[in-house]
Amino acid sequence: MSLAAFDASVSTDYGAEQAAMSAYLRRGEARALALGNRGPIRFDADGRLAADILEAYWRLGFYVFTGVLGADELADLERDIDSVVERAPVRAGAAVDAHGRPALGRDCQAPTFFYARPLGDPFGGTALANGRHPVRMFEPTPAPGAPAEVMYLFLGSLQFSDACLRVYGHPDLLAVAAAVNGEDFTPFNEAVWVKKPGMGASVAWHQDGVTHWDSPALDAGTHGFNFMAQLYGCTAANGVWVVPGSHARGKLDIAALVAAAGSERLPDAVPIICAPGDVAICNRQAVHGSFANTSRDTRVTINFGFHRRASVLDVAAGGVHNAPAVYDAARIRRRSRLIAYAIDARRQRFPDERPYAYQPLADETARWRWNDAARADIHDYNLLDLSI
Ligand SMILES: O=C(O)CCC(=O)C(=O)O
Repeated sequence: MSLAAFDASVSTDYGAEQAAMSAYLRRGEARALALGNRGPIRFDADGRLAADILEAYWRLGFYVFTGVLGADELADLERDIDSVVERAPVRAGAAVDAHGRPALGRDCQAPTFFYARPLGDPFGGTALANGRHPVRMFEPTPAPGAPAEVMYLFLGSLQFSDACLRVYGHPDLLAVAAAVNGEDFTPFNEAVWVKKPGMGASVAWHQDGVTHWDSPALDAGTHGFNFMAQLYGCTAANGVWVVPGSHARGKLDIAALVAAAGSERLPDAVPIICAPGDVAICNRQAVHGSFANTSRDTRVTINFGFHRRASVLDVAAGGVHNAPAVYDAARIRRRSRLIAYAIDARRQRFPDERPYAYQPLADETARWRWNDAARADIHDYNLLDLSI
């Protein structure tokens, strides 16, 4: 069954919290749409990202770019993501997919496919990911007969999907990355979140950064940002929620925020609302999270993040997405080849578009051609993620 199709046998009941949740979703959506941080990507006469967009991003910690991906690109993404889901390990650690074929990622050393109990919270209140999700979210009861676990996330996604790789090379999005993080911006990591109706797991409230919180040089952009491109759009019920402005307030005590609210429904948070093809930019320092998906809508987010070079160069980090290491210039350069491959993959599919010129690899663009040798070259590429 296609990812977008609704299976009537799943549960769309948020349980004892249903009424409070419905009111919270409605209020949050209205407040989100009144913030004024959404619209097409715009550049000024000198080719710089429009100042009002940057101002809103730095003030609120997120912005929704509307209409970035067209119908062709969305169709490519849907085909690829459907295929990856079909070819994923049938359960955590399995070597075969649901059809008994060798599963994708079975020969990867880096972490790839992640599984959770339907409507569960795999991170909240655990020590996983450096313990950065302190409070468990409410876990609605899945329908009788639901599988014990569902795949909700895969990492290293650019090696599994050319369509995701081409989104990664989108010229306007890369220009936004340069405007926010500087022309010498670097990769972080890439992921695809798959939240099926009546199944999709929650992601407990958290702030993403783990390294620089105590640095005297910490500012609102130190831990970079994620782009969140939406295949089917996202709603208050199935999307990511953000506490506006929290990215600029340092490390916050999330357990205290939840205790003060009396529930996981943080009163200041708002949902990121997107149509298919919209791409949100979300500051990694912002308090954010998502609820179990008891809506009737599938959410597929193509996630990819970027850093300032100064935040990763010669920094000792890792342990969440990749093994602990010092990120020297050679590693950053090698990891950055994904940007160069992505630009070339996009040029081949959309020849009328003006490709982005990535400054750190400008002297060797001819070297990075997207072909079979490149495909082999990026196997397990996310071992070199630049997680901070
Ligand atoms: O997509 C989600 O539900 C969670 C995303 C998230 O927490 C992240 O990208 O850091």
